[in-house]
Amino acid sequence: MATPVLSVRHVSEFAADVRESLTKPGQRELPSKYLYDEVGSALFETISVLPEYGLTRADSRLLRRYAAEMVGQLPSPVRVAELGSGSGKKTRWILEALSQRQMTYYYPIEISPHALAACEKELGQIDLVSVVGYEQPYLEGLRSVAQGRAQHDHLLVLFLGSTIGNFDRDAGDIFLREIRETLRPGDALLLGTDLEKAVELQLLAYDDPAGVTAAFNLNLLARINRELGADFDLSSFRHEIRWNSTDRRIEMHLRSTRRQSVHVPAANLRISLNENETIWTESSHKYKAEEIPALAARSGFRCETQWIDAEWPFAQNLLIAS
Ligand code: AVI
Repeated sequence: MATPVLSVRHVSEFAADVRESLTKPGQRELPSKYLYDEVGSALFETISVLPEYGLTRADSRLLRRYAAEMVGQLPSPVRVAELGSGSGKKTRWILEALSQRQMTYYYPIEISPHALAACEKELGQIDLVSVVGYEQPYLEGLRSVAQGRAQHDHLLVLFLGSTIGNFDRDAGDIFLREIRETLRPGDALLLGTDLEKAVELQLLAYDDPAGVTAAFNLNLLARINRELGADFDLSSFRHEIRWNSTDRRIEMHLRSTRRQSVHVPAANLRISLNENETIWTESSHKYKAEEIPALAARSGFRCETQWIDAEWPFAQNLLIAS
């Protein structure tokens, strides 16, 4: 009977987070981690192949081109843990390169069971690669992996796709420090960071003409309707993207097109939204390549090497725990 208990806990956590963020004084918010239910994860997979969203292709291109070089800079033997593996497609290059020199243990850490299953299927077939998934939040999963390794095993943590950009900058620093605390000197973190580029390109990447990102954003309200019994009228919200030049981030909002009230029974919540009021659903911070070494140093790493994509400014940064 473990499953129902767990799902009740998840529902009440979700309900509490929705209640707290929607009633925040000033700007209403919703936590971006809830964008990724089964529908949201499928929509994100589609976003990642849109012509306007170059981020995932740049991330994969760098891994494909430089996997051998990256692996050549790692300590040995090394086990691989990935935070938020998604379907794991782009990790193949690193695992294939590593498996040329050693039996490779790969631990995807992912809260979406669907993505985790897809990842295990995709990567479990590579020769000399053993895959053990952890359906846990990032740090919990990483601690389990770190505690389970032998004294002589190093760890390579993959945090790809510029997911670090979805944290506020201070929270990102704290998160990297928490990763560092699970590691030993000489362990590695491969960190993907999307770099600043022309504002029009950045806006289009998050407001594609086919409306996939709009559907991804609106699905958050649909998910609250499905899982918490809410009555959000999706046709009365509009997807909105802003470039915040002070904080150098894309902000994703949902704008209420009319005055309306919403009931979220499982969160014991009723709110009234004004016409044009927005709910802030996600931030995607963008970086300058030159700021990464300082970011690494603040968190107890040194930035060993950066690989930058020529087509879509994006950096893979190899950080070594000092
Ligand atoms: C997962 N994350 C890095 C994506 C991003 O670009 O911030 C999520 C996303 N949101 C809208 N499009 C993609």
